[in-house]
Amino acid sequence: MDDNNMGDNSMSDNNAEMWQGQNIVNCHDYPIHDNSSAERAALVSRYRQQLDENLYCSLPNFIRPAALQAMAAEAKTLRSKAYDNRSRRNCYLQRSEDASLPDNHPRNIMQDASTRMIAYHLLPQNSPLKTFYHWPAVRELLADIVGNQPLYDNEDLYQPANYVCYNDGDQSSWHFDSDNAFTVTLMVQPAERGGNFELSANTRSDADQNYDHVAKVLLGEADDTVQAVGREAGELCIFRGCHSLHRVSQVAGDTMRIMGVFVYESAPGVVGNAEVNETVYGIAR
Ligand SMILES: O=C(O)CCC(=O)C(=O)O
Ligand SMILES: [Fe+2]
Repeated sequence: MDDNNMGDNSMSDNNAEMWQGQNIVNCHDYPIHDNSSAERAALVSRYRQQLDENLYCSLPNFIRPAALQAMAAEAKTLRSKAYDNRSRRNCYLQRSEDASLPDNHPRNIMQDASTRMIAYHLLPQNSPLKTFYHWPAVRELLADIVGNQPLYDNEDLYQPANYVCYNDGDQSSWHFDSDNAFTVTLMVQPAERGGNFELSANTRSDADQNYDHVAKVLLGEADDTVQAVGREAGELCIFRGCHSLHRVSQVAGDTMRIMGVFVYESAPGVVGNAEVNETVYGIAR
């Protein structure tokens, strides 16, 4: 080793230091590691209320700049191993139409999506994204905000924490997330242009699929219900994607949009479905 470089303790220095939760999260503004602090309790109640009212909440500057840079660098390094996931799909994430239903039924409104998926098994042991995901303070904060006590890590080989990358021309079409009662994303690097996260809150409920309204959102006839959710680098977003149609508008420019996506469960030992892993990550069954 070059003597001149000795003593440089920065996290970017050959990953010499192990990442720890407290080096990743901006614990100054978000003292989430201290369960007994009044500040933490205030954060929980503020974001819980936002989530209840808007079906999403976002926590700006949640990640320290050095960790964010390391995440962006990691995603760029792994980009060549990503699965290029292109599909024409409906908002229920199905790729085939239903001939028994009319053309204007949401089940038959097909739209194009393309994203680049970096699955969990590609992340190195000292990955900042992985360390963030497994930090109990993060999981416990999310559990308190979404109100599902307690939460558990997902134990699938591919699903727990991913980078989803969007290059020039990529987009995610209107969809509902399946299964999970909430979705957690972290903006690692926004696009130069486009790549806006748009959401039409409460488009359906467990009791009512609300097909007429869903079709209007898909066809651009209910734009007054669509909100653009701002996403700066380092912003953590929690949203109820299962009941609210959402999409990412087309990305333009040379800067890759990099998003961290995390899956938590309300029971221990949950693994993903092989068919889902095949379509999302290109993993052969
Ligand atoms: O990239 C985003 O902002 C949202 C991605 C998304 O729809 C999801 O993770 O379910
Ligand atoms: Fe989604």
